[in-house]
Amino acid sequence: MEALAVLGGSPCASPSSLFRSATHRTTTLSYTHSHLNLHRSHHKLATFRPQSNLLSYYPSRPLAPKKNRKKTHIFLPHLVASLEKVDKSYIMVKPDGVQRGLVGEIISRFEKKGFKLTGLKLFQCPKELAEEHYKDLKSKSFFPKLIDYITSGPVVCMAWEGVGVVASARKLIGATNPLQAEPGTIRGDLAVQTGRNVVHGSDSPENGEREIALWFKEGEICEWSPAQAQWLME
Ligand code: DAT
Ligand code: MG
Repeated sequence: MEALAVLGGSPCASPSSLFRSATHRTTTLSYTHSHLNLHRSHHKLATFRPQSNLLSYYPSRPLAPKKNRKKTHIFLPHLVASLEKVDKSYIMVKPDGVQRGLVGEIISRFEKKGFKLTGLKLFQCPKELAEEHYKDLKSKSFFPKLIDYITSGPVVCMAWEGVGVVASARKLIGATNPLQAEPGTIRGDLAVQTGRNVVHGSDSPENGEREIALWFKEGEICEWSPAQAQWLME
């Protein structure tokens, strides 16, 4: 009920299904300064627990001696809401990935994960577009080399959609430096050098939207309903 009130502004969130994988427990949060005593339903999202930033620790009694302070989870509903929101990510197989015959392998990783492909094309990127795409890196010493590399041969442009696709795609892709990327990730398995790291993935939902608009023309994005949808999401 509380979650419904907090998330009421989001038309994408379905409150009844929002915490379907959560276990619930009631926690009392006392905040001595403001004399607030809030009874909150506390949701533990098992799936996201390891490095979760969904839940923050706050001392339940801020003025109590340190050793007597109890750790209490404070639920951050705006972050959880984004787990239900359908994001868009621009994924691109870079020229080395195309030349090395890795297109199918890379597409396959996103397909198998369960994301929805809405745009796909082989494309020779003009210099101006590469510069616009990487404009945040303009001041970097490697920028000219980066532009030469991205324009050195065809790339495969993709638009992918799904709940949490931006963050998940970044995990599937792995660290920028392939030697630091975990085995099992695309870069960890298929590349060795930062300047030849085979694939791009948007770093935020906002950039996902921006990059898809940059690389795809109107009419190139296809809205469709995958038959497997009901087997992916409850
Ligand atoms: P990512 O592609 O992981 O989002 P980024 O946005 O920081 O990484 O950089 C974009 C690309 O620029 C990256 O995929 C490869 C290149 N790049 C980044 N840092 C570099 C460096 N130190 N030397 C050479 N190329 C670099
Ligand atoms: Mg980036």
